[in-house]
Amino acid sequence: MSTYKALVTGETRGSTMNNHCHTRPYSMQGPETCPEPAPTSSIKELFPARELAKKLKSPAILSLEFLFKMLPKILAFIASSLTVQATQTFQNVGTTAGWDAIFIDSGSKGTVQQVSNVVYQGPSALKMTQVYDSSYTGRYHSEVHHYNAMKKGDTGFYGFAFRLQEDWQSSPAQSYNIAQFIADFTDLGCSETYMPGTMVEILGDQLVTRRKYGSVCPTSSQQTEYYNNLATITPGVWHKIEIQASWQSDSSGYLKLWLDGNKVLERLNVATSVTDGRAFEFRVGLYANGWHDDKQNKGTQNTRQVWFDEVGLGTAFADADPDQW
Ligand SMILES: [Ca+2]
Repeated sequence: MSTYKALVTGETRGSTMNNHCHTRPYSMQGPETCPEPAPTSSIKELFPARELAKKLKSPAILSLEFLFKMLPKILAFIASSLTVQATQTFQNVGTTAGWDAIFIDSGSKGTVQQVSNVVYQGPSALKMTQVYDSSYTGRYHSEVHHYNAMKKGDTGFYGFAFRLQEDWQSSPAQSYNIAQFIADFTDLGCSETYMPGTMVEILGDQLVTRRKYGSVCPTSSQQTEYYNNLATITPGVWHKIEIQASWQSDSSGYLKLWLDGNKVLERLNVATSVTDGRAFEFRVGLYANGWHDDKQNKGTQNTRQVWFDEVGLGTAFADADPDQW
């Protein structure tokens, strides 16, 4: 304990200084009368407790010192645990390249084109066309597909920009699908094949979506709830769609949809997935489902065109907002 006493009282340096200087505040000391303090003692004077702890090797004090050194890393770890890191899992800037598939029904006159004259952003966008043909009994898809976009249990954001042709005929109202989550259930052995879950449709001049839940087979156990009249869609103008969903087959899921940045749907504590947990594709494009399902084109406009651009998927809103990535 002799060392401890010496450090605390400063007796070890006293021998180099006269009594006059030693008793005055340091700031009042003049260089012509008082010697400089011994340089080797300066650290010990500033941190006497720290030096003392080292000399005593007190486990408690050394543990505190260790914690102090680790504090920045501990705080950084806590911060990273609390912050959701944005991760974009897919993007397409309006090109025919980069998709898992481009799908046009055989026998239809549909097309999928990469164009540069009508775009939302950047040098290109996708232009989807379908043509009604009364002698054709098949479906009318002009879509691009991204596989493994989501599965039951996932939470994610899904977005894109789209534009209907300027003279889009909205009356009489008929359904034109522009995006869908879909999977192939043929292997289950009931009559189901490709079954869409959530879809995004244009019905008349209104935006529509839906949630699908229940068991896929038998098909009579499938449950569907539609959300009509979410917002008015203006032809010839680019719009943005963004979906956020927690895909759950029990009532712990949710489905939200924004049009042009405005939330137009929020359904909380609902089932948003069928019970089967397989991965679904995300498709955007023109699927003139009304022509097939209604077995007619109710209007007189037989050629329909929709443009798509800036398709993004991810874990945060910005990952799927065409204006933020
Ligand atoms: Ca683009």
